[in-house]
Amino acid sequence: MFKTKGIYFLVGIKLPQDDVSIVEESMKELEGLVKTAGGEVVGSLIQNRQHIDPAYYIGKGKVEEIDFLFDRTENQESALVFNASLSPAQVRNVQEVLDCRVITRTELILDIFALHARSQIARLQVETAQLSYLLPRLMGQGVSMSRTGGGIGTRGPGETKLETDRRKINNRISILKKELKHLEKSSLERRKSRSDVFKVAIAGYTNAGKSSLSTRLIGEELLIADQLFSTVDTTTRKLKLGGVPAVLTDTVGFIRDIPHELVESFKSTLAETAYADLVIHLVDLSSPFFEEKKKTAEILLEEIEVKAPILLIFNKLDLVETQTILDAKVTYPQAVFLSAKNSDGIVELQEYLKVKALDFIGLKNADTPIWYQ
Ligand SMILES: Nc1nc2c(ncn2[C@@H]2O[C@H](COP(=O)(O)OP(=O)(O)OP(=O)(O)O)[C@@H](O)[C@H]2O)c(=O)[nH]1
Ligand SMILES: [Mg+2]
Repeated sequence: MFKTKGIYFLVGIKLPQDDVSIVEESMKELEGLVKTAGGEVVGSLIQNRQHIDPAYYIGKGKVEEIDFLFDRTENQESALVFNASLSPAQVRNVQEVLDCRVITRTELILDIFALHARSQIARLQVETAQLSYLLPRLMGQGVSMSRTGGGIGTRGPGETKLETDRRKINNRISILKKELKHLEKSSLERRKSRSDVFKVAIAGYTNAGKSSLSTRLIGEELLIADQLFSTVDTTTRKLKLGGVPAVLTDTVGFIRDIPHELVESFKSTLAETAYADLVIHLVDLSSPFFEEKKKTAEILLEEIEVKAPILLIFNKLDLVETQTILDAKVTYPQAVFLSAKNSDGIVELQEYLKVKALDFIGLKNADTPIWYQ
């Protein structure tokens, strides 16, 4: 889909109801996504609009302006990246004016997932999501082909080819779903076999430090990187709680406007979180937008129907001013504050998890330590 090397120009819009700082942050995040995918951002633009343009998403004049601003050569891989999911017609129209590839935020995220998926299950899930994204777009192209093709003789073959492509994709999706079902059965059985083990899952916005905290709690190095969606697979390991039977799952993170195709195809992965006995919601307190990211994750946790208690943990304390910590403590008196990097607060968290695990297995009805109440 998206060729990773090359130069990219980012495009976003601000509608009257949008908060300007959140739009800017979302564009920064888009830049982070391009970098994670291996591309270079050479320019970026946000257009203020009253509404989305149905034909071009941004105004046609703006598209022409970008053509002028986006300095690219023919033998260079380049594309325009929209911070949104455009309709097939909008993509086509912009491409016609610019003679340049157009990529949507959704495609970019799907591409990173494909790049980072390691396990068989994650690969199958990503491919399912990519094909589900492609399918309606293929149909969109077909409609236009039959219209622009117009005359006798063009319509039939065009549609036949389209039908063949659609059938092929649908067939592939069914094969993938069957294979996934098979794999999901084994993970369901694994989960059942752990029914008397205390299961903790770490959830949260991408780059919050989930794998860093997991590494601390399980004593095994997981992949940690300052990029978006480093983790796409699921790792479940024993928690180090002095022999108390408990496991921890580190898995894929969340992002604003997450493609619904991904949520759909990653259902079984997200089920690891949904069926945990305790969910840690990790928030990067050093982000100026931590409240908005926290909200995004909360909405997704609700969507995947997490039933377990959720423990809110603020991470990256080492990067945060004391006043911000004090304010957050007032707003969230139940939350835990720590730094996965320098281990501040980790021992206390382990103690807390131990109490919860013992409670769960019914061996001990210990009181919750005072500082968590
Ligand atoms: N300063 C500081 N950096 C941290 C802390 N925790 C994590 N990081 C850094 O934050 C970045 C992301 O950490 P990860 O553990 O990979 O985050 P994640 O939530 O697993 O991210 P994804 O898997 O990409 O969703 C890395 O560069 C970490 O070194 C912390 O407490 N303090
Ligand atoms: Mg991770």
